[in-house]
Amino acid sequence: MVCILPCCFIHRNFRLLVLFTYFQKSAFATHLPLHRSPMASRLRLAASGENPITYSKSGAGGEGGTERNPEEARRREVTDLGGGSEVVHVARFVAREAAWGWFDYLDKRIPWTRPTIRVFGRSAVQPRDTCYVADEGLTDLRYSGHQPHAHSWDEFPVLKDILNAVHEALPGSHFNSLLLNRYKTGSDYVSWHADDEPLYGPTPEIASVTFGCEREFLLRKKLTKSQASPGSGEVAPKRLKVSAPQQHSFLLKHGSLLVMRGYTQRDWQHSVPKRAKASSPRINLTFRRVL
Ligand SMILES: *[C@@H]1O[C@H](CO)[C@@H](O)[C@H](O)[C@H]1NC(C)=O
Ligand SMILES: O=C(O)CCC(=O)C(=O)O
Repeated sequence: MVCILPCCFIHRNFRLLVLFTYFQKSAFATHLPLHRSPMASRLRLAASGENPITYSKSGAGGEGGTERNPEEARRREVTDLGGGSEVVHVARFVAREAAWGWFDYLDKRIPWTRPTIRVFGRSAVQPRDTCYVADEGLTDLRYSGHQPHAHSWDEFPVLKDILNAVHEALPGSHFNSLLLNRYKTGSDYVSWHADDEPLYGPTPEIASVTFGCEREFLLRKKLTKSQASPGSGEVAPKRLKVSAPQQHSFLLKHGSLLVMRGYTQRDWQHSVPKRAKASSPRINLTFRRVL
């Protein structure tokens, strides 16, 4: 009953709808206990090193937790997609237990909304929960007469901690907005799309942190114009027959970081397909820079 329209329908027509969120500020305290948790300060400390981040086992009273194999934790897999597009995958960006701390915090404290939006004169419910956080003074987002509420980072200091960790891991990055998404089950999904809104410029760097249920993330090369419609009325020579598009798959685990950069949004599409076996929720944080 929640997902009235397929994601693909919503996506194709309303990319920016995900940025719409309704908000009841008064319902959420600004100073939450987790803000000053040992986990948060550990994350800050761990993130202050010059190497890619490692996290010690942490959590409530997690003083002196066992260090994971640092080399394993630091491993980042860089995939050159060609043509100036690149994906960076850090499977263990946040250690398991610390990541469950983040998950619980986000699950409980974020003012998730699943807004009903107007789609071609009809009402549709967005097929996942979202929340939007952004710096002040950025371009206002408007859609179908609605203006999404951009929450302040100050409302959720834990998000600032995660942002800092992401900045530390990606030198030179300056994210100023965050789209949070919560997928309740394996039947929540994201169909093929690119985050190619002009708002983000021609070569956006987009960093996604995953918490909870692990899901497969797919990338496929967009068809070029000639591949999509070969010739102009002529029969395409056999040698130009379209072959299967290049595709890459990443398993986005709990606590992982995935970064798309360069021309990835221009030349590639990505998706998180349905998975019958994915029965528990997944939260995905997508950091972006609005120009
Ligand atoms: C995160 O969720 C958004 C909105 O559904 C989607 O566009 C994006 O592809 C997702 N990213 C990852 C890495 O799951
Ligand atoms: O819901 C979808 O299918 C796609 C979401 C989307 O458009 C986006 O996050 O850019």
